[in-house]
Amino acid sequence: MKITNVQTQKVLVPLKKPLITAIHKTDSVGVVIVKIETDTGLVGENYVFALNKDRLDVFDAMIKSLTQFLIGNNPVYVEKIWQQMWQDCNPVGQKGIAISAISAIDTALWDLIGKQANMPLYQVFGACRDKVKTYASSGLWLSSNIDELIEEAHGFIDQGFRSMKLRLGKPDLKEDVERARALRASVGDDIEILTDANQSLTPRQAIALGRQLEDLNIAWLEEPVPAHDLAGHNRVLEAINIPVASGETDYTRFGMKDMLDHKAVDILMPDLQRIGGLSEFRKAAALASAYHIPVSSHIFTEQSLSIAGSADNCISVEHVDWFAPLYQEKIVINDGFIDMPMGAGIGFNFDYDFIDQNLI
Ligand code: SMN
Ligand code: MG
Repeated sequence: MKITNVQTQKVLVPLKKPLITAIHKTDSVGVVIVKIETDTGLVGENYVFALNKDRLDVFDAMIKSLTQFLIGNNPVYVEKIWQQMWQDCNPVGQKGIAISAISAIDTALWDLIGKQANMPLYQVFGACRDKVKTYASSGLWLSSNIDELIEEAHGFIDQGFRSMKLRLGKPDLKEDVERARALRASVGDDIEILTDANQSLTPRQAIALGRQLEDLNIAWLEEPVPAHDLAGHNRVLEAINIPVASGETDYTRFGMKDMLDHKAVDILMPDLQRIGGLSEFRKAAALASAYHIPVSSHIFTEQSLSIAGSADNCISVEHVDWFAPLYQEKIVINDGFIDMPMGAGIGFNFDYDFIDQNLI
């Protein structure tokens, strides 16, 4: 199999409701679709995204700058291609947009490898489980009042979720506590509640808040403090009786190693686009397992399932519905779990009717 062409398209996907956290605010996600074409007719598909349409051209240009490492080559050389892209990006910096572009290509190459093997990727990687725990994350935003939070939470339960993530970071921490208390009282003790402060707190504030949430059986507190304050993460982790999760904002196995060495997390949350694609996610999961730290994937629900099905230490995937319109196949939640997709490759194939209607 030889790669003959790489195509990109820019798409704007409207969200069902605006997404508002302590540091994000948008009503759409901008996506660069990547299609890697081969002489077999098989096409590897993936995307990278931004929270709106700003900067999609930058992602697009970076992806195009890397296609020189693809054309004429066999996708099974994904590891060699990854290393070549990584070396080539050294002068511009091996984080940020460069890694997002590498990620876009790497995961599309794996999609091709799975399609050629005619196997779902979690089985190509070495299967560990056929279904994985998930949690609802397309809601419980800072913008919802308590009544709206409760309505959304019961909507999630009706959809089959048994776990959900509440955003923290109200200007007055008392409000965060009140919201969490109301949510726990309404959903009862059998539903798992996770929290995400999106880097909005100081270590001292996070510790004060964490202590007030301890009796609510909160399964984790995510990004309590600025992502790069690893010592601050560790201060919080040592001081509160709630596990600390983080990792979505850093890049590659090297960023993850820093977090692990600083004992910054109880749960590591790599983000497929920032980690460097499925190749690098597998390495990050293996690295975390050497520290006895579990991983949980950040957004990218469809593509991250192959990691969840194959990495022994993957405990859950975050469920967001933002990208569902891009795909023909839909994720189904069953009693809090998602079954592994059984289609070849990633197991989710683009819906080109939707894509063609939403091009920008
Ligand atoms: C998050 C990430 C990206 C956009 C919005 C919210 C959040 C999460 O940190 O973990 O879901
Ligand atoms: Mg988060």
